[in-house]
Amino acid sequence: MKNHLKFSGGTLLAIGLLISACQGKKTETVVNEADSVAQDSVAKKELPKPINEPLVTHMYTADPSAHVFNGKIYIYPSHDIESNVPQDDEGGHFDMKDYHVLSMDSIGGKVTDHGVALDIKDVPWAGRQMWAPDAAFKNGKYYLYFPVKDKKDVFHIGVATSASPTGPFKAEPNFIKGSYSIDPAVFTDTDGKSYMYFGGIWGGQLQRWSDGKYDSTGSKTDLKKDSLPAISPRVALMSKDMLSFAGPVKDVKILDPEGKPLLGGDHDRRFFEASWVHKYNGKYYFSYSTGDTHFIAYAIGDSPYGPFTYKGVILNPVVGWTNHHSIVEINGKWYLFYHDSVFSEDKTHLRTIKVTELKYNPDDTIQPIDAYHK
Ligand code: FUB
Repeated sequence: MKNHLKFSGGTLLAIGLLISACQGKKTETVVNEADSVAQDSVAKKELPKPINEPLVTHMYTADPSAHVFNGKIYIYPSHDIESNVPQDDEGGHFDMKDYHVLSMDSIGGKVTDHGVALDIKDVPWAGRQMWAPDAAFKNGKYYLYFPVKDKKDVFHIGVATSASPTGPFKAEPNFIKGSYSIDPAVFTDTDGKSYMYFGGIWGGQLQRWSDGKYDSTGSKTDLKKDSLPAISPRVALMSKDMLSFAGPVKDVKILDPEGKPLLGGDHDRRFFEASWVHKYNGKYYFSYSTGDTHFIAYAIGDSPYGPFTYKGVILNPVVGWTNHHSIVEINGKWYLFYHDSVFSEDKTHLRTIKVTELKYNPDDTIQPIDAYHK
């Protein structure tokens, strides 16, 4: 991958931070414009003008899972890096090796990077590629959920715990039994029960899993069967200690407005990756990326298990191939956290996270967002 960045002068500080991060030191840093990884970059490509600036630019971040814990905003993103793994069809160039936690007191306020919260070398079963994480709080403990390939190159979902929302997190010795694929999102309902949603097709390997068994050829759930129901994301009830599944892994059904399952060929609406669930006015909103058509779409249901009925688009395609988000209520307003690749001039694997307000219509549908000025 050609590197368009040219480092000098003020960027050295950012490089220092990145080196600390790579060495696994947990340093807390209030970050600002001067720390930018790309402030000395050469002339930018012609890209659409974003409505929001990145939350941080001292490192690349993606897949932001935002939560409010004890009145403070915490963001659990992927930490994108340039590791020079060549681009391939399975996303080998998304070769992330650790997680940082970011925090803010309020939207628009200063952002603190709390340093390395979990490093791949401290996950006994991990092979490569730490992808989109999520976090949860229960029983006085914080839980970091993360997908990573095992040593045989099969994605599973791990869990790590900490007494602090910013870590450091200690990984459990093995991945969550029965977990597979990518993009965990943990939703805790008002009755205290927690559920993990997960899965991602293509590089996320969901198409290789059928009846809980792995088939490396993926032949049982061929992506090309356009006239059959699309591959479903998965959901499982979490155990009380949040370290395992307490029930079977179930398919999350996404239906069209006529009550029929969305089909594999319906690329504009069918699930690809990046599950998220939030509750609004007593209804469950399941949102996700449509992958190769690049929308964040959503569907509404009456139960955390679904079925969910497709309602529309939350976020139009962003610069960069991937689209991934979270939705959270903060002081009575709702926000969409998302990412794009404008800052790296459209390098798909070098993204920055952003936030924007999300608004509902009077009928509880969501107003679609375009991340760029017209
Ligand atoms: O960040 C790696 C992968 O890209 C995520 O797991 C997907 O959701 C996509 O954003």
